[in-house]
Amino acid sequence: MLSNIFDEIEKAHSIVILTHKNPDGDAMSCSLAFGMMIHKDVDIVIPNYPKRLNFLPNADKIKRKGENKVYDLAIALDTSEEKRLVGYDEYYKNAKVKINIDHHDTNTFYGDVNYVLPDVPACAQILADMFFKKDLNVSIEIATCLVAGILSDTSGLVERNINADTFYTLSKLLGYGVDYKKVYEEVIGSCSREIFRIKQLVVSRVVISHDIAISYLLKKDIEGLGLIESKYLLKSYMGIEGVKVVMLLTENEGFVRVSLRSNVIDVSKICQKFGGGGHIGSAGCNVNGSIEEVAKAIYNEIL
Ligand SMILES: [Mn+2]
Repeated sequence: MLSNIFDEIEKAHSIVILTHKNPDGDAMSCSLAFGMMIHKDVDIVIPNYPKRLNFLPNADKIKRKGENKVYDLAIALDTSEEKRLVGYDEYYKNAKVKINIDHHDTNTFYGDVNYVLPDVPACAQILADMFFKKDLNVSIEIATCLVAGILSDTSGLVERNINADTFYTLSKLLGYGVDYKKVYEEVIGSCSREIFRIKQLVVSRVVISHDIAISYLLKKDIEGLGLIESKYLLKSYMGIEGVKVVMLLTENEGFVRVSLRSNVIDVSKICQKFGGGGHIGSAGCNVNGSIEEVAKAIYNEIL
């Protein structure tokens, strides 16, 4: 499988790297790390991403649009299904060969080559292990991105199916000279004042009913703030005694974004019923309706 991936990269004259909507630290880090690892012209197309991730090495090389209409090779990273890919219609569909590398258990195997390891907590860990297995030259910039990706998807090495392999991979990556404290501060340990204000708002609105903790954000609360990463907001009211599911509803243009977290039930199943997806303990979906309607629908589905 790994040699298929690298054979295709070798053959391709034009390559595009794509990832999912609302890219998080893992999606961004994987795109940048893989882009740097391929020593060819690669278009990393991510039209919109959180400003705070601009510290990642090579972030200035990200393109809003691809240069080509038809690429020899499209590489989809950290994305469970093709319709979640940004640039699916423009680039992925038309690419001659498609590679899908991911760690979501809801992955639909939409590539010609699929490298999906649902037990791995971050796609960045899959890439790191791939690079190590192939004995590729990992630069400090690549290692920095991959460490950021692992920290991001595990919320600082506390969430998801982390095991000894995660620490082993991380330890090898740190061996390339990554400034761990700096990456940690950037990814986990800091937020802008605007985001802090949003956190305060979210926490102040938490209601707990039947062991489900629910909060919400209105469109006007987050106007002008760009992409809001729900995982850091959810974190601020997780771990409350007896609470089994944490829900955040974010009002959007014509729909509500639902984010769920749980250590008890499989929230990806709930979100799949509403056309979304994710992992057992952390998932999301977009649902039409008002905040109240959507909250009720999801709440009833959980009960
Ligand atoms: Mn991920």
